[in-house]
Amino acid sequence: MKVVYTLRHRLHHPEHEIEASRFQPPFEHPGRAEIIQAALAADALFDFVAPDDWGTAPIEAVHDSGLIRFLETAWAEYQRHHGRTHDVVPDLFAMSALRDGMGPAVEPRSISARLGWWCFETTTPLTATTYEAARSAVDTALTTANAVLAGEQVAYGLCRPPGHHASRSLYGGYCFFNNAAVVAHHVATTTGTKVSVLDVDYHHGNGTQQIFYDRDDVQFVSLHGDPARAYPYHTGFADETGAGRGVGSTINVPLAAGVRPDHYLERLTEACDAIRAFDPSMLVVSLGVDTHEADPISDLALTTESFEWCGALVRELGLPTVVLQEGGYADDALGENVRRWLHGVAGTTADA
Ligand code: Q9C
Ligand code: ZN
Repeated sequence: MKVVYTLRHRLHHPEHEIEASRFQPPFEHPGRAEIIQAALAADALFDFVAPDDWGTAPIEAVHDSGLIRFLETAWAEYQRHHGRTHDVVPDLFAMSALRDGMGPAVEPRSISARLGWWCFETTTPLTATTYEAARSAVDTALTTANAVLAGEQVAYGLCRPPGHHASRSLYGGYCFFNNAAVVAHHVATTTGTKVSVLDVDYHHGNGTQQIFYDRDDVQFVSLHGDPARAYPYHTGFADETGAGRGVGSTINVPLAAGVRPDHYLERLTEACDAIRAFDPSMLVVSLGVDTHEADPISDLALTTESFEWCGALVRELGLPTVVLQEGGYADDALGENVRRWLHGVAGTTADA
């Protein structure tokens, strides 16, 4: 199996994360990608290739160009106004209710105001070279998709930073550009065929859902912790099923805390049935392994071996499949969890 990977992910390396009201080391750190890389490099199934440079056009197709320009320039502009900081995080969010009854807001000029305009939360700092890392994750995703378009049945993009929380015009949730959405849009529009996105990260893929909510050419199917208790809290409820032409092409499966493999595999089987019914030409998987029992910020209870069964269910769809890395924060289990899932989808055995 081809694995697309580049060390450019290291260019995103925040010092802190404000999470659960504490200032702490980031859960989303460069070591995550290196742990996965090492686990796959030790296994003869996997062949590593470097990503190509795709430029910004495929990103412009799903994101507001203002967001792209902001991410490219914001860190340096912040330094000019605030003096040297390693991480840049908003101190005020542009909540629409601030201007209730006062007419529409326009993008502000000051860097502090613009930070809270384009970013929706506190766990996703910008660093000096975050933009380059985020671009490399998109290049990784598109190069993976291109391998599948060229005939590979399945390929894996070791994307970092992840992408599924980034919506058309907001970044957050450790995500800057929506790698899976860029790929799904690119494939759907360049081939003129339907694409399904299956998002199995613990957290709802709010960004991917938002980007495709009113479209009938890209299906979004997500299994995740119930937003009644789980981040990102405001999206991912079962009654969110799409709008306009897109009615019925969004499917949300919120899960209770503590869900174990038996129950999860039943829900995943139903999700796969919905993908079969949509009849896409290609599948994009947002692969988060933060559903693992040891994950420090999640509360499902999947086991390492169960990830292989999950991958095997997805394999049964028989679709050309682009697997892209999203979350997964149990560093000790991370490499093996991803390796098992990929063996499942490849139909090979993970022994050794
Ligand atoms: N106490 C991804 O897995 N913090 N993003 C959650 C819960 C942010 C997760 C707070 C979690 C973002 C790609
Ligand atoms: Zn996640």
